[in-house]
Formats: sequence, C-alpha cells, structure tokens
Amino acid sequence: MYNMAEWRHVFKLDPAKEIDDELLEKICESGTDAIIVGGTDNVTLDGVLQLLSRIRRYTVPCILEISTIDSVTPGFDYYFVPMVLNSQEKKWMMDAQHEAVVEYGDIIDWDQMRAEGYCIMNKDAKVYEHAGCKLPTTEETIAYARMAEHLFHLPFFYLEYSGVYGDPKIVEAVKRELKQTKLIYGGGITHKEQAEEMSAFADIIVVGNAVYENSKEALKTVGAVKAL
Ligand code: 1GP
Repeated sequence: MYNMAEWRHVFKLDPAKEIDDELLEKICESGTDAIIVGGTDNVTLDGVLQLLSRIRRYTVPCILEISTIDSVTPGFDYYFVPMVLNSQEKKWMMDAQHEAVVEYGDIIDWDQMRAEGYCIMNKDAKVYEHAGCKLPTTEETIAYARMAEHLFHLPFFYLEYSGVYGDPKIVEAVKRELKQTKLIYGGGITHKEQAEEMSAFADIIVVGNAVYENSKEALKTVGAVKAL
C-alpha cells in the first residue's frame, strides 16, 4: 500500500461542506500525501459516499476518519479511528469503537485500520465539547503522548487544535517524546509560514478549514512542507 511513514501533509475535507470540482481537483493534484475525509457535524453516509467517489477520480490516497459508524463505507484506502485521550467519557476512548467492532469485527480489514490517539487542545472546537474533553496542561499533554508511544503503541498521536493555530512550543515538546508514534498536528493552518513552523516538529500536518476559507493559501501549504 502506501508508505505512511513518509507522509508530511494531508488535507482534511468535510463531507458536510460544499467543494466545487475545480477546487477539488487542485486539492487532489496538489502533491499532498493524502486526503482525510472527516468532520464533526452532519456527517452522513450520503455525504461521505459522494465525496469519496469524487476524490477517486484522482490517484491521491484517501482515508476516512470515522466519526459515526453509520457513515462508514468500503472503498477508502485506510480508516482512521480516533480515540480521544483527553475525553472525560469512556465512550470516546473505548466504547464507541468497541460497539463498532462488536457489530462489524468479522468483516473489518485490520490492515486498513489505524488508531489515532487524539488530544483536543482547543476548548472552543465543536469536537472538544462533543467528546466531553478536559484541557490538559503541557505536562499532562506530554503524559498522553508518552502513553500513546509506550503503553498503547499507537501509530498516531494527533494534537488537535481544530479552528485555531496551536502553540508550536507544545508541539515541539510533544514531538520530543515520540519515536515510533507519528505526531499529527492539525488546527488553524491558513498559510505556508504556519505550515512550515508546525511541520518542523510534527510528522504530518493537517489543513482543513483553510481549503474552504482561502484555498489559494491552503494550496501553498503543500509546497511549504514537501519538496515538490
Ligand atoms: C481538523 O485538525 C484538522 O480536524 C484541521 O484543523 O480545520 O483548523 O485546519 P483546521
């Protein structure tokens, strides 16, 4: 399949948001390493299927970040399963995933599944409230990263600032703890300087909102991170 160890940049597209064909083509052909399909609100099977079939016109790898079990469909290259480490409800760390495996465990292709240890760092993000999170201190954030690496052996630790630009010092401190576990950074990257700054520490940066808000700048984040 693909060599995820070399991935540096991904775009995250929200199946609940409109994107025209021209922009979608630019995003898919931008040289980004992959497209993640994922969102928090109004993610439906219909929306996911439509976006998947449009992305499939291009060769870019396509990943579904699972938010509701009802919107999961075959056809993606990988499925990322968020486990929210700083949620206060066991549901978002364990139970939702468990329920899905109880129902679909026999037909899941485990080679396509990757767990993401999520740490949600923006109190105002929809997903923060949705998943009942508690804001960790820097020390606590580092402890989550250590657990992701040494206890859970997770493939990814995702520092999620969704909607706001995060603190590069925290990203740097977290990166120092991770060797096997890849660090994903997402949140508020709107132009290439921010992409450069965060990718100095994060293994992979995620650009979401900027695609819809300022696509020209969003597209430039690819070249800032990858030698094209
Ligand atoms: C959201 O981390 C991603 O899950 C990207 O965040 O939308 O703020 O770019 P933005």
